[in-house]
Amino acid sequence: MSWERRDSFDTLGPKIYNRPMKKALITGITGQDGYFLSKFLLEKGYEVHGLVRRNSQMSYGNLQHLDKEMFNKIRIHWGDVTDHAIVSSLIKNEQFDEVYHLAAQSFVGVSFSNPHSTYDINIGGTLNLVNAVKEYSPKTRFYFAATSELYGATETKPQNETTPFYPRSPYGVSKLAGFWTTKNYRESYNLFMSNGILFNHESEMRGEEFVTKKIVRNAVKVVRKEIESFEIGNLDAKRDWGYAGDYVVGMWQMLQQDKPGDYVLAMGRNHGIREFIEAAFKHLGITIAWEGQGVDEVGKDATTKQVLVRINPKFFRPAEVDELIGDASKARTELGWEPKVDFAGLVKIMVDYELARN
Ligand code: NAP
Ligand code: F7E
Repeated sequence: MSWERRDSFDTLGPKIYNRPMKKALITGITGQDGYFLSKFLLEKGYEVHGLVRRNSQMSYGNLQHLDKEMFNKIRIHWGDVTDHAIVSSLIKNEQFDEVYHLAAQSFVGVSFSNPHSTYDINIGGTLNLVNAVKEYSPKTRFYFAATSELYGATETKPQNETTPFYPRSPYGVSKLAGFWTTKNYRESYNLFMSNGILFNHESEMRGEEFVTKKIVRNAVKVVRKEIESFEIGNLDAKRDWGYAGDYVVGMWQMLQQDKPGDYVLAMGRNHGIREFIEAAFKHLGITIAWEGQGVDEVGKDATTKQVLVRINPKFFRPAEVDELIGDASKARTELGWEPKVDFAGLVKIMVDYELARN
């Protein structure tokens, strides 16, 4: 960043600030949801703090896309969620009104190749947070970023808060532990701790390895003739995709209730990977025609017949989650949650951003 910041490496001793409305901590603030949640809370007048793990570039991730004034309002604390000492002293010294625990190794594919670090961050990190709240700041309201990956291979459709869990990856298993840890602390110690079981939500800030961003980025490159085609994994999976900007509102709503609880956030409609590819290219003026079977299937430009999309099995996962579709009736009724961006709107936001970016 080119402008000066006032970050804190030291969490010793209580910090005295002029407290505006409420004070919130976001772990995982540099990620996709961290960007939208910080913006949302700052607009509400919150004092926003973020826990950021150090990297060699001292980079602030997606926070760099906030306007300078907003960015400078965020109080950054450098630290890793797996570090029990910093998590405890931060929670103890700052006495947050709300903690949004979003930090995670969130990529399902990588969780198969890096299961240990996925467990350390997603389970150990979560335990550090809930335990610090219990010990040092029991009035703090706590949000845990659970996920539709808890449902995995369940056969029930659509999935809601009563659907049995059947995770299919180390990521899913780690989030299941986080879900139950949060619920167990809530029930054992009478703490305000809620789980948001969020289905896939995407945006212009989505990490580049996730399938929606990968498709959009590469489709724009194809249209610009920077590449001829790109490779993808399992085309048969279906996901219930929403817009991240809508989902962070639901996170906040969960912490404004009289009682804590567990809530599904989802659109209630799912779409295949082929459909997302078709929609992205359609927005760029290209109609996709599919030809072939299995790993030989290709997506062609229906007019020029050029192959634009191929399958590479290296993107397949050892175990796949074939289909997810959520039922967010509880959140709609109890929280008043109302997502605004539908599938077509999501694709448009993502493609337009990518077109404007380069
Ligand atoms: P994301 O973009 O991958 O962001 C993850 C964040 O966690 C980043 O800020 C990352 O920091 C941080 N982080 C990772 N390991 C950390 C560590 N050891 N210590 C401190 N920070 C660490 O994820 P997202 O899409 O915003 O998702 C937010 C949360 O919701 C995650 O917990 C995810 O698992 C969960 N979730 C996401 C979805 C979805 O569809 N997006 C759905 C359900 C649940 P760096 O910048 O340093 O990497
Ligand atoms: O994959 C298939 C892939 O990586 C979606 C995370 O935010 O949402 C996300 O997890 C689907 C899978 O997201 C490629 O096999 C095909 O079936 O975009 P994804 P995800 O695994 O659903 C949940 C709710 C979270 O909680 C997670 O944190 O797309 N797919 N071809 C591909 N996926 C990727 N990444 N790359 C491909 O080339």
